This record gives sequence, C-alpha cells and structure tokens, in this order.
Amino acid sequence: MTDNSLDGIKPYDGPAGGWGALKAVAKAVRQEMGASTKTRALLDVNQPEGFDCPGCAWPDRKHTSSFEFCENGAKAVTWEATQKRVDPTFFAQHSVSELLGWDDYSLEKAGRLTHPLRYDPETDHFRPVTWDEAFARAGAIMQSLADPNEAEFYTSGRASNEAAFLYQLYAREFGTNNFPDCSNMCHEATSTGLPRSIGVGKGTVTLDDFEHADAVFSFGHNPGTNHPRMLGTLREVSRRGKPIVVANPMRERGLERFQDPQAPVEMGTLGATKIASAYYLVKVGGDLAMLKGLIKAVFAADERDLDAGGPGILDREFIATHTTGIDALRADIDAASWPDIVSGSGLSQAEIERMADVYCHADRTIICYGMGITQHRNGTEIVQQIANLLLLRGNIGKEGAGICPVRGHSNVQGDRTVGITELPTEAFLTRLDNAFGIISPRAHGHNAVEAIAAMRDGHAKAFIGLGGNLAVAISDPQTTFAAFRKLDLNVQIITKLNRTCLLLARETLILPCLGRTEVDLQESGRQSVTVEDSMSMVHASSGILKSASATLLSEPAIIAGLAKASLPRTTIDWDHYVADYDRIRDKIEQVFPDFYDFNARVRVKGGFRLRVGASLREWDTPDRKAHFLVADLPLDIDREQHRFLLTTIRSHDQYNTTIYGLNDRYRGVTGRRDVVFLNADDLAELGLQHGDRVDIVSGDRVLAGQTAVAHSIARGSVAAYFPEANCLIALDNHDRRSGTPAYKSVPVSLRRAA
Ligand SMILES: Nc1nc2c(c(=O)[nH]1)N[C@H]1C(S)=C(S)[C@@H](COP(=O)(O)OP(=O)(O)OC[C@H]3O[C@@H](n4cnc5c(=O)[nH]c(N)nc54)[C@H](O)[C@@H]3O)O[C@H]1N2
Ligand SMILES: Nc1nc2c(c(=O)[nH]1)N[C@H]1C(S)=C(S)[C@@H](COP(=O)(O)OP(=O)(O)OC[C@H]3O[C@@H](n4cnc5c(=O)[nH]c(N)nc54)[C@H](O)[C@@H]3O)O[C@H]1N2
Ligand SMILES: [Mo]
Repeated sequence: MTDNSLDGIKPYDGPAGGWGALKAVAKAVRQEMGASTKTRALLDVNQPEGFDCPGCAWPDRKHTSSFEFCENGAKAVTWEATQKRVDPTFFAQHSVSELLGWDDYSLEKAGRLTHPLRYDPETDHFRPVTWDEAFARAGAIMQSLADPNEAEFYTSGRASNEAAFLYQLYAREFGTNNFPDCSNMCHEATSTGLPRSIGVGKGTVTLDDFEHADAVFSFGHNPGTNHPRMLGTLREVSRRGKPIVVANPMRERGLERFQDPQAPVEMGTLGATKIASAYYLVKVGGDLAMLKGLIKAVFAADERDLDAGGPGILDREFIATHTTGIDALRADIDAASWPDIVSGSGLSQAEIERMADVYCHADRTIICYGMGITQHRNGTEIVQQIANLLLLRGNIGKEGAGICPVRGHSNVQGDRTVGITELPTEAFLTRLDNAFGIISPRAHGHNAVEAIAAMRDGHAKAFIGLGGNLAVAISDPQTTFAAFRKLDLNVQIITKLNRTCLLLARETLILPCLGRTEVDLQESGRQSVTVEDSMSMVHASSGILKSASATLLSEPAIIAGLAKASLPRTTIDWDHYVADYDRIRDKIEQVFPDFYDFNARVRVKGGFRLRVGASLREWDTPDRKAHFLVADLPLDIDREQHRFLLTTIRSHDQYNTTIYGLNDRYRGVTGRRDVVFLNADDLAELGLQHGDRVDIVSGDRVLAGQTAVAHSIARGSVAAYFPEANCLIALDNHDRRSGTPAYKSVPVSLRRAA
C-alpha cells in the first residue's frame, strides 16, 4: 500500500445534511455565480411564482410554502445559472479533437452554450451559424431520409410538458415512434412492471401519506444524495417513532442520520435524527430473492396467526375484492427454498423474518425504491414483487400506504404522460390524430438500447436529442460512440457542452436552449411551463433569470424550427403554439382528458394531481383487478463465472453525467472518482489491501487502475461510479422485459493492476 494511493479517502463520521451541506452550497454559489445578483434565484426554487427545481422529482409542499433547503438542488441551479460562457471565441480556440481529450467534468464546467453551432470538418472547429441555417441544414437531412424510422428522437427528463408534447407531435407527424428516452435507462422497469400489477406505471402515494404511514421501507435508493428533500420527509416519519427499514448493499449516510439544515436546534446542537431503524446490506442483485423471502415470511406469519386463532396477516377482504393471482403467487413462493433465498439475497432467514415482522405489524406501509431495484436484468419482476408484497396486506389505495418509485429527472414522469413513449396506445394516437389532423405511425418504435443498436447497424441515420447526454449515459461506450459517428445527422438541443455533441456525424449541430431558471419571452409575453413530480402533481414553472445569451431560444421554439424545416408540408401551425404556451396546454388537454381545465388548474397555487387509478383502488387493468404476478426466475443473478456483481452509482457531486465536483462527501471520498468500493473481507480474500490499484474486468472489458476502497458494502458486491464504469456493461446486458440496462448487476472480477 502506497501512501499516495489513499489520498482523499477518509471515513466520514458526520450525519447527512448539516453544516457540510450549507458549506457545499456556499462553495457552489461562489464558484459558479460569483458575486452575481442571481443568487436570489436560489430563493425562488419551488416557489409559487418561481421555477421548479431542475434537481430531482421529489415533491415538496412546494409552490405553497417557504423555501425548502436542498444542497443538490442548489448545485443544479448554480450549475445552470453559472456566469461562465462557452461562446464562439471558445470554439475558435478549441478544436473538437482537443475537446474530445477533456473529461466530462471539464466539458460541462466550461459554461453555458450561447450560439447555435455547426461542426466545420475543414477546420475541425464548431462555428456559429444563424438559427435559420441550423434548422435548414437539419431539415434537409431529415427530408432526405429514406424512411422516417431512420430518425431517433431522444428526450431527457428535464424537458417540460409543453416542450415534450410538441416534440412527440413533431416526430409523429414526421412518421416515427422512435422515442428513446432517459426513462428507458431509469424507471422503465416501473413503467413496464406496474401497469400489469396495479394498472398504472406510477407511484400511488402523496406526501400526506408519509404522515400517516406506520412503516416506510426504502429499497435501493440514496436520497441523501439524489433526493435530499426526501430526508426531510423521512425525518418526520422517524420523529413520529415509526420504523424505516432500509435494504441497500451500501451503508449510505443519508439513510442513517440526518441533520436538518432547517432545524435550528439540530444545527445549533449538532444533533441529528436517526433515519433507518434497521439497515440490511442485501447483496447487489439480491432483491428478487429478498422480496420472495419477505413474501414467504408474510405467508408463514399469516399461518401462525391463523393457527393461534387470529384473523391472519393477509388482508383477505381486499384480496378477494380487488385482486387475482394469489394462488399462483403462493405456489411460486412455496417453491422458493430458504437456502436459495439466503444465498440469493446475502441476508439470513432471521434478518428477512425481522424485516417481515415490521411489515406485518404495520397497518399502513409505504415502500420507496430507486435505481437499485430497477437497473437489473430482472428489474421488472423485482418491481412486481414489491407490488405483490404491498397487495398482500391491502397496502395500495389506502391512506398512509402505497408504492413510491422515486423518480429521477425533474420531469421524466411528465414527459411520458404527454406522449414520449415508443409504445403508444391506439387510444392515445387516435386522440392525437383527431386533435391535429395528422396520421401518426402505428408501429412501435425504439427505446434507448434499441436506438443505439439501430444506429450501430446503420438502420438509424439521424439523431435529435432534446437534452441529455445519451452517448455517455447509456451502457457500452465502445459500441455507442462508434454508432453516433456513423450518423448522417447529430442534433443536440442542450445547455452545456458534453461528449454526445462531440461525436461527429456527417452533419453535427448544437442548438443551445434556455434553461428552466431563465425568463422565456414569446409573442404573448412571459411564458411558464409545467412539470409533473414523482407523485403525479402537475404545477407551473417560470424562470426568473435573464437568459444566458440573447441568442438562445426556448425548447418549444427550437422544436418548432426543426419541425418546420423537416416537414415542408406540415399541417400544424407551429408558430401559433410557440407564441403562447397556453395553446399547447389546450391541446394537451384535448389529447389527455386527465388534464381537464389545464390552464385554469395549473394557475392555482400548488397545481393539481393527475388521477392515479390505483390510489383510488380503481385498477386500470383489462379485468379491473390488481394482479399478483409470479417471477419465475432464478434467485441468484447469473454471475457468468465472475465472482462479484458490480453496481454503478452516483457520487454526491454529480447529476447523472454532469460532474459538479470530484467529492463524494458521505462516502468519505475527496478529489477523485477512480475508486471501487468493496467489502474488507473480500479484499482480504483477494489478497489485496485498502488502497491497492486494481483492474475491474468483465469478459473482455476492463476498467483499469482503480483504487480499492474498503467500505461497508455487502459481500460479493462492488461499486464504482457511473459513467466511468459504463465501459464494463455490454449494450445487450439489460432487463429482458423493459430494456433497462443492467447498470446495477454487472458480473465482474478484480485483479491487481499491472
Ligand atoms: N444530486 C443528484 N440528484 C439526482 C441525480 C443525480 O445524479 N444527482 N439523478 C437523478 C436521477 S435521473 C435518478 S434516476 C435518481 C437516482 O437516484 P437513486 O435511485 O438513489 O440512484 P443511485 O445513485 O444510482 O443509487 C442507487 C442506490 O441503490 C443502491 N444499490 C445499488 N445496487 C443495488 C442493488 O442491487 N440492490 C439494492 N437494493 N440497492 C442497490 C446503491 O447502494 C445506492 O444507494 O436521482 C435523481 N436525482
Ligand atoms: N452506469 C449507469 N449509467 C446510468 C445510470 C446509472 O445509475 N448507472 N443512470 C441512468 C439514468 S437513471 C438516467 S436518467 C440517465 C441520464 O441520462 P441523460 O438524461 O441523457 O443525461 P444527463 O446527464 O442528465 O444530461 C445532461 C445534459 O443535459 C443537458 N441539459 C441540462 N439541462 C437542460 C435543459 O434544461 N434543457 C436541455 N435541452 N438540455 C439540458 C446538458 O447539456 C447536460 O450535458 O443515465 C443513465 N445511466
Ligand atoms: Mo434517472
């Protein structure tokens, strides 16, 4: 072990939140915004008149109450409101070949894009073009495609409902349902799995339910980093004395202890609130086994209770009235043996029974989950087992209970609601066609993995990205980068430089847009947009800052420009919609009846909640019942001769592919990202020491020279940061049902670095 190798690795003893969070915000403000008056913007986040936080999709008493503090929300805002600019002078100085040598952190850190740009192959530089030229160039190639299905329309989850709705209209009038989107890499297992279970692919709880829950289970997510405002919600549950049970292969500080920066006493006394009442280190990829174990334990407890003359643990009336499939589930669970459950989950039978005991004693239970559940080859089935567990005790559609998929991007759920889907229903397409007098294509389109495969195989030739950084976000950069470079057209509607826009096609265009924090002025005046949070609340968002550059256009305006240039015979008056976003909302309402009185209701403080049938015990399934579903799969994910399963995670200083800084405070890492976390006993068995340099190997894929860090993580499990570790994940390693890349169960082995 060399001393140097341990630079920046030191266990973090404090709670989540607290003064560390305040310090981090002050630093982000200082670095990005300087002494600018814009810092006022931070106070307008999630306020009735302000903009929706571009951070995460966790709801708050927002738009109705006072400022809710969030370290990572503040980082997201300052990152967008930065004073740094990437302008034509920047591009004159740096060639694309040079920029490709920069890391992702440096690319984005350079600042906000200011002008539409076209790559000039003769000089190897991007050069500014007018908007008209940019649209015309893109339109010419779009028109030249032999088949509209040669185009891929990617969406990242920051796009507003209005932008996303116009975008899907453009693609469908163009003639394709190719809608790869960030949801395909995120909660797709939820969107695929839950409709069959409970008739809707969304969560069923609201914030109020947390005030009535008797127990909260938290599976596979890290709110201290990714949804910091959720810690406030969990803190209240804990302070009411209710159990919070965590299953996560890593000990995450935010799930252990939280010092609320808004609680003067806690801050003053350096006290903290305990979050998890029990913390179980399930092994990576072990959730299906754990959930089957939990269901098995509930059935057993039910039998014991009945034998003792009790009413049983199952909610028999609910099951009889509202569900089908209990017998098949019972048979499947009976067939799962405890030894298989124990080896598959890495938890003992006693541990699983203790978790089940909490569940059996709570009248009202909420289960929250995130990427640790969905990003597996069996993600869809794991989600469905969570629904099974809840249905057994009638924990869906009653106050204080329900399922809570914790969403990612701030409007990823809304984008799907307004039509960003590669699998549109006939009913939706009929309404869309009637509203606009178009004929949408009926054939289903590509998801994210399929889009990359189509580009790789030469079937897709044009890519338009409405936000995001797909080439870096998706698995297998070896395949993906080459696929982008084969394109005829790469159009990126973005706010900051990233690697995807540097992957040059025959024609490559960067179309910079306004961010959510900025004032959006159109013909009818200042516009607001709408977004939907994790709990199906829709509300308005209007930017307050001056735009980063006078040249920027809004996302709807850019979409309209591209549509007009690609569709010379369009039947839609695009400018009419861009002039006044109320008109877009009227159309959304016409296509989606759940948005009735949209413009009126969104002007009410706090917005409104979209109908979620399952929370009313109205099951929007073909037979109007909730379904117990069987996962007839092996309990141990196939490790293909590899000893470990690697999970890829976010640090505390990143937003997906956006790296804000090189620290991961709660995991004790400072100034570096080249680490792999593993259990000290596994390290010892490998003959390695904390701090040794190792290669992570998966088949013929290698991430070389990582620093081994002993960490509180389940045996057989290792963790490294995304996106660096994406090179270990093959494009076809994904959930068979939903297509979600298996980012969180990559079979790997470790060897000492040469
Ligand atoms: N600041 C910030 N906020 C964000 C984001 C961000 O990058 N930065 N990203 C946004 C987006 S798009 C999303 S989707 C969400 C993501 O939010 P999370 O769902 O919290 O995502 P991850 O960081 O990937 O964390 C996954 C957690 O799952 C655990 N885990 C890993 N593998 C397994 C497993 O096999 N089983 C179980 N049970 N647990 C496992 C990890 O230890 C980690 O604690 O956050 C959103 N909010
Ligand atoms: N290995 C591994 N890979 C993963 C994951 C994982 O856990 N592990 N998580 C996956 C998940 S959950 C997700 S959601 C995806 C994320 O995939 P994406 O959504 O594609 O990626 P982001 O990093 O969020 O996109 C960042 C870019 O968006 C642009 N941008 C920022 N704000 C705006 C805006 O307001 N408008 C527009 N038009 N552009 C904007 C900026 O230019 C920035 O470079 O990554 C996935 N990849
Ligand atoms: Mo996500």
